[in-house]
Order: sequence, then C-alpha cells, then structure tokens
Amino acid sequence: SALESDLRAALENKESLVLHYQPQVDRRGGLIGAEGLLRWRHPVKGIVQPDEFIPLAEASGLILALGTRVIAMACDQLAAWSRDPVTSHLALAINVSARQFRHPGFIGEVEGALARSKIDPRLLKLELTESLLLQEMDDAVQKMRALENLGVSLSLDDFGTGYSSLAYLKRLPLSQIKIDRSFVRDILVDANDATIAKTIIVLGKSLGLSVIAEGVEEPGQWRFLHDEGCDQAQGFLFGRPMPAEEFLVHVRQRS
Ligand code: G
Ligand code: G
Ligand code: MN
Ligand code: NA
Repeated sequence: SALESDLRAALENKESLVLHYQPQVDRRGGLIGAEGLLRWRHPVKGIVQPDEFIPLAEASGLILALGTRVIAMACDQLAAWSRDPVTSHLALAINVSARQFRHPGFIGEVEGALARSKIDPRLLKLELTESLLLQEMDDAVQKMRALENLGVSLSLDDFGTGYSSLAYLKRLPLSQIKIDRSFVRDILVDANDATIAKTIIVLGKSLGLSVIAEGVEEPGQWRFLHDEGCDQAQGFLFGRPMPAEEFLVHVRQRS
C-alpha cells in the first residue's frame, strides 16, 4: 500500500518518527516518568497516530525496524534526561509488540541499546501485553528473565482485558501491572468496573507488584483508585502525551 511505502521511507528519516511522552505519577501526584508513545510525522497527513500504522507495521514486518527505532529513541531520551538533575530520576516506559518480543534478536537489541546509551537500565520499562505472554509461555518467561537480568523493568499492559489468571501471573517476572483504561473510565458509575479495578489492585499487592492505572481523566477516579491502594497513575488528568520539549516544560513546572 501507499501508506506502507511511506512508512518504509519514514524509517529512513530520523525526524519522521518521534515519541510523545505522557506523564506517570506516584501516589502523591509526583512525576516519576512517562510512557513513550510513537507518532509518525507524515509529510502530507501530518501526525499519524499508532492505531493507524502499528497494525500495518505488524502485518508487513516493518514493526521490527520500528521497534528497534523506538528502543533507540527511548534510550537516547533517557540518556538526555540523565544529564539534567531535574529529569535524571524519570523512568520511561515503551510498548513492545508481540512480533518484536518473539524475534530472536530482541534481547540482544535491548542489551546493545542499553550499552550504547549507558543509561541506568532500571529506568527503562517495557510494556508487554497478556496475549503476547500467553502464547509460547515458557519461551516468554525465559525472555522475561533475560530482560530482568539486564535490569530493565517489565510492566503488563492492558491488564484485565485478556485471559489473566493467577496461575500464569505468578510465573511471570513482572514488576508492574497496568489497569486497562476500559475499567477506569466508568469506575465511579459502574460497580463491576469498580470491583475489577479493586481486585486488580489487591492481586498486584499480593504478588508484590506495583499497580498503575491508565486513562485517569477525573480527580474522582484517581481518588477512588488511590484509596484502594493503587501505586501510580497515568491519564489526561496528569497530562496528555506530548513532544519531548513540551514534556520538559511540564517537568520544570512541576519541580
Ligand atoms: O496514544 P496512543 O494513541 O498513543 O497509542 C495507541 C496504541 O498504540 C496503544 O495501544 C499503544 O500501546 C500503541 N503504541 C504506541 N506507541 C507504540 C510503540 O512504540 N510500539 C508499539 N508496538 N505500540 C505502540
Ligand atoms: O494501549 P496503551 O496503554 O499502550 O495505550 C495508551 C493509549 O491510551 C494511548 O493511545 C494514549 O493516548 C491513551 N490515553 C492515555 N491517557 C488517556 C486518558 O486519560 N483517556 C483516554 N481516553 N485515553 C488515554
Ligand atoms: Mn502502553
Ligand atoms: Na493499555
């Protein structure tokens, strides 16, 4: 397709693909880092959102090159943040697609990027999805251990939307689970969503994992989650995904 060849061209151009940064906060509302979300600056269409090109990249195999680029951009950003005392504590989460995770070169790629950028590996957080981990679980667990040994953190994205079971969750070397925003949206009006969110928090605690809620838009939603013991939050209430320069302004205003 035309979009596919455009994306191929974008991969050749350093300015075409950028990460936008959405704040993540702790229980006191203090900024602890960001999720890096990919944006494509298309010469004609303007900013293209990942929902429009990630599926295409998955289908065409371009996701591997895209994933490599995202890891490099994230490590570069962490290296830049590490040089300024105002930002040196910030962690950065990035999304890993199934195909990228399953690729035999993935661990080596992360290791190489960490070595090149000389960043503190603990500040890099990889977001994995349930569906990604449930297929070929033994292999996935082995890879996760290798990543854990490199020192990076692993977060389970979109938690609750897949086939989560206690049996598998306790086998996975995770440091965090992320409550999917579909449960957060109606948390104040839908008793089922409230129960699910509470249960995920208890589950996370009992397994020694930190719990982050995404899609927090209103103070009442965060108050509820906070009162139930949720450790961290992300959502429009704290900030939208923004370009690196804008994120820096946001950090400075809050520090
Ligand atoms: O802002 P938002 O529209 O950014 O993201 C939409 C979806 O795209 C999310 O599900 C997110 O996980 C995914 N996404 C965003 N950035 C990346 C990326 O760098 N790699 C992968 N694989 N998915 C991403
Ligand atoms: O699937 P993943 O969690 O990686 O995707 C993050 C997505 O959630 C991005 O598309 C991001 O723009 C979106 N997002 C982040 N915060 C909010 C929010 O408060 N409300 C809504 N509706 N979407 C959000
Ligand atoms: Mn995510
Ligand atoms: Na999610």
